[in-house]
Amino acid sequence: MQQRHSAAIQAGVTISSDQSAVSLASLGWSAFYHEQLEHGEAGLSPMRIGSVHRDRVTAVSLLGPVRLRLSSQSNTTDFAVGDWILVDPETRMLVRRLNRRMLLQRQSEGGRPTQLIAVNVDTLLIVTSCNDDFNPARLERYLALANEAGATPVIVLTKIDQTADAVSYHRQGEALQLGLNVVMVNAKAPEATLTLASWCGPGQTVALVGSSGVGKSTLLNTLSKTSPEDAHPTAPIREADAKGRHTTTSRSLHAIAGGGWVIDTPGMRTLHVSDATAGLDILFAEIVSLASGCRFRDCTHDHEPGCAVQSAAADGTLDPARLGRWRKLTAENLSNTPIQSGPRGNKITRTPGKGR
Ligand SMILES: Nc1nc2c(ncn2[C@@H]2O[C@H](COP(=O)(O)OP(=O)(O)OP(=O)(O)O)[C@@H](O)[C@H]2O)c(=O)[nH]1
Ligand SMILES: [Mg+2]
Ligand SMILES: [Zn+2]
Repeated sequence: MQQRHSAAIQAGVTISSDQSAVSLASLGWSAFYHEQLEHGEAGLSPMRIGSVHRDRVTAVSLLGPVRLRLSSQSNTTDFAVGDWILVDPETRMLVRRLNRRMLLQRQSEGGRPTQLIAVNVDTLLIVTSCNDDFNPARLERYLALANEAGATPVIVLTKIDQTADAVSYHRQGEALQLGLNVVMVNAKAPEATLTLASWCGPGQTVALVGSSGVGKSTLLNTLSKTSPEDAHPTAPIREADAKGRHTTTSRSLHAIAGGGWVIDTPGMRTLHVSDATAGLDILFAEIVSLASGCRFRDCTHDHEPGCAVQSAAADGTLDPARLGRWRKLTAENLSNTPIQSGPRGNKITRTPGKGR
């Protein structure tokens, strides 16, 4: 696949500076990026980062894929899939990255720097299968991530052709967040494109996330209508425990047939929650709302008298398992989030959806 992709990358591109705003909009361009253009940049071509490897970066342009040249000052790690960049069309030199509208990032294990999953994404397709992969606690972590970043989350239940119980998975999915979109697909079937169509219009960008083996690349192949010989690699899961084989190893941006863009990502083993207070409040809105009825404003919903959250758990209005997961994620977020102090020593909490 990689060789084929590279062969398709043009040696040089000449894109006139008058690329129409309409066609750039189909790539996701908007006023937010346009307003960042400065005098003297009219001759540069806006493109999007299509893939990032240790030693090279490619872009998606109106004329197809482009292998970029980086200046000696910049590093491939400065860029993330989905980034908007300005490129010199003569030399293919990457001149400048534009500010991000939003970013999806996660804390890496072992104290390594934060990892950028994807940027400038409208919708996060959180993919899980109707089998042992389905795990409310893990899905809630992805939801907190999407909420915090300001992306619309959609739970995509795959492998509905392999279960007789898809409806029960659907019901469990819907219970994870108020108003959450949950869709069911056979990722191999062309109808999956129709099911996801409302998030895949021209200029829209979706990102596929989830564990290994849930069918992210299978969905990518269906959405992008790749021919079998150009298909992105997929691999069967282990029968015993439904675990995948970590087939996809890097992130990449692809055109969806009929409009929109999709980012495929490698399966994630763990997703820690940090810096996601606002995202957790959206995720657990029913607990936040119950908390306003607690006797103490700083109630921890643990041992306090007059706790409305505890009484809801006791009378069955609130699933005690859900309350347990709220407690765990809130504590994890607190311990992972550095507290910044304002001028008067008051805590500063970020608002969701702000790119950095
Ligand atoms: N029957 C059926 N099989 C599916 C479906 N979705 C995915 N598969 C199969 O599940 C296996 C794993 O699919 P992949 O697309 O490789 O999974 P992935 O999420 O990309 O996995 P990683 O790249 O390892 O993260 C493949 O054998 C697919 O053919 C589905 O909806 N129905
Ligand atoms: Mg894959
Ligand atoms: Zn309480």
